Amino acid sequence: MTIDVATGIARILKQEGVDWVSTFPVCRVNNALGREGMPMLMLRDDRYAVAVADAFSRITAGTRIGVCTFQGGVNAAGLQYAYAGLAQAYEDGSPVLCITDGVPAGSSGNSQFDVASSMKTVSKWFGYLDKPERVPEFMRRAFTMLRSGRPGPVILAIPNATATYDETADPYRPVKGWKSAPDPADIRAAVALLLQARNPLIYAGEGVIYAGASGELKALAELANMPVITTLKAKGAFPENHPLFVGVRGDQVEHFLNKSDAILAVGSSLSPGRFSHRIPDAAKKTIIHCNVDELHINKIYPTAQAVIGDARMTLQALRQEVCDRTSGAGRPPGTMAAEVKAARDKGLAKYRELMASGEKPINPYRVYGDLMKVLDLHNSFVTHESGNTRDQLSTVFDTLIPWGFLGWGNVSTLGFSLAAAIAAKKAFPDRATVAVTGEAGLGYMLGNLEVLLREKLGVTVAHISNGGFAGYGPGFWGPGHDPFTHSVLGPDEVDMSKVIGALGFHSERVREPMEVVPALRRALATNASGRPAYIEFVCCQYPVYGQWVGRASE
Ligand SMILES: Cc1ncc(C[n+]2csc(CCOP(=O)(O)OP(=O)(O)O)c2C)c(N)n1
Ligand SMILES: [Mg+2]
Repeated sequence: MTIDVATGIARILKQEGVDWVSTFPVCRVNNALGREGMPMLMLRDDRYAVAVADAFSRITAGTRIGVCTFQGGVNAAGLQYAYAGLAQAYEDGSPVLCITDGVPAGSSGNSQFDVASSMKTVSKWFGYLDKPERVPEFMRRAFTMLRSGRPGPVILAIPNATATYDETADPYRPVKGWKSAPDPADIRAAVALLLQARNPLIYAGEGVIYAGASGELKALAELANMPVITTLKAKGAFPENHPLFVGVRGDQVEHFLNKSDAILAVGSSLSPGRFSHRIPDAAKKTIIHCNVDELHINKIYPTAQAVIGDARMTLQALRQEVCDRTSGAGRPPGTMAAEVKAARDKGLAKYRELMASGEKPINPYRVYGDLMKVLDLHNSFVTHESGNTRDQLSTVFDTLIPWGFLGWGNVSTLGFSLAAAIAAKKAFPDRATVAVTGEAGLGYMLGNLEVLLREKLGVTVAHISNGGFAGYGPGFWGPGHDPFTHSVLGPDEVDMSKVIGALGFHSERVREPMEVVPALRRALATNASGRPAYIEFVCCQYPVYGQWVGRASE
């Protein structure tokens, strides 16, 4: 059977279990998607088309691949705008499939902006479909890369969507994806080092979540009696009510990072970025680095022992080796749980107090504390924005299940939270879903609020309204930061609840601390019927949160 390229791609996406595609028009593949009955989630800009698909891949840990389309070709306006979303997906290592029109044969070199070279900087693979009959090959390669190894975006450029090929010549079979087990000699060496250490610490990254290895992480931590910290992106990989959970950031994390003589890093690059820790005195510590590939080994810090392979198989093998070497006894429990509890109680004391605060304007921690009270933490999804909401929520929000909270952003592009909430609602329709944002994040998402109404996505946007861009460090108004560029019209000048209410959202403005819980309850109840909600919490400017170790506040 002869079919056109776009139809071939649409059919293969269905074979690969893709249920919907996010898009911003135009893209020539969209016509075939429509004809083949593939639902399309139309966003209001190209960056969001990428971000929603990206977030869907993250939230399902790559078990379901998010797919998006956007404009490309000679008039690559969509692609230029989508670049922000692609860069974020690449930075955070998200296995998202992006399809765009390619520059047609005979038109290369016309534009100033070089599509191919720009796309190569933000993808694991950029494929240009130079012959129609290569559709099955390209799609096989794409899904192989999306489902195997270190995750990252794949971008396919289709220069001629209406060109035809014989569908039966190379029939498509779905791609499984492959994992590899670590070298047993590395496992033995790693465990020998771990058992010699006096104060080993587990440093868990998002690779644990992609590998579906939360259970294995818990089993190893318990047997080896090691405290656990997670990265921002791995928040939730380890249950945060567990006696061995230290935190993501803050004084208690600093205490354990300083004290550790060995670090077992699993599924993390260990890169000291803007939103992660530096390892203090790294050269004096034994760093055992378990990763899916070699990219991050011996990067920044010397690696004492690398273990290359899938995080789940690695954690299983490490646990087995600890078990064998200790005749099943593991490392003696000692007073580890008590030490973790004491450090957490000390590090979190001031925030716990603030979570009960009756001060006005409302303290943002009061909103977070009440959010934890109102949500079923075993069946909900919360995400943050760039700015204070990230820093504060990742200090105090208790995440009990993987993806109960999406921490995102090695580099954090404002506005991603709404895309993440949309994706979460698509992935887990029954979970209460909340995006917490400041005014800058809200500005980035305004155009896309219509999508929630059109698609009947019951998401709550909780706005920590502090009248300015707190940003990071002491707040943009703080000394040495951006004191000239933080102030925007605040709640006294603009009533955003009226603006967003007029769109059709359930909307409220909350000034009283006692009203936080009832307002959240009303919002979530409205969400249950598919209506989105917006609540503006009129809050004080309070740029206080747990620090990243080794990074002076700035
Ligand atoms: C696309 C993008 N541009 C710039 C920044 C830098 N930035 C980080 S936070 C922030 C301001 C955040 O202000 P707001 O949304 O009001 O949150 P607050 O910190 O006040 O809670 C800015 C401009 C960014 N993260 N993303
Ligand atoms: Mg603000």
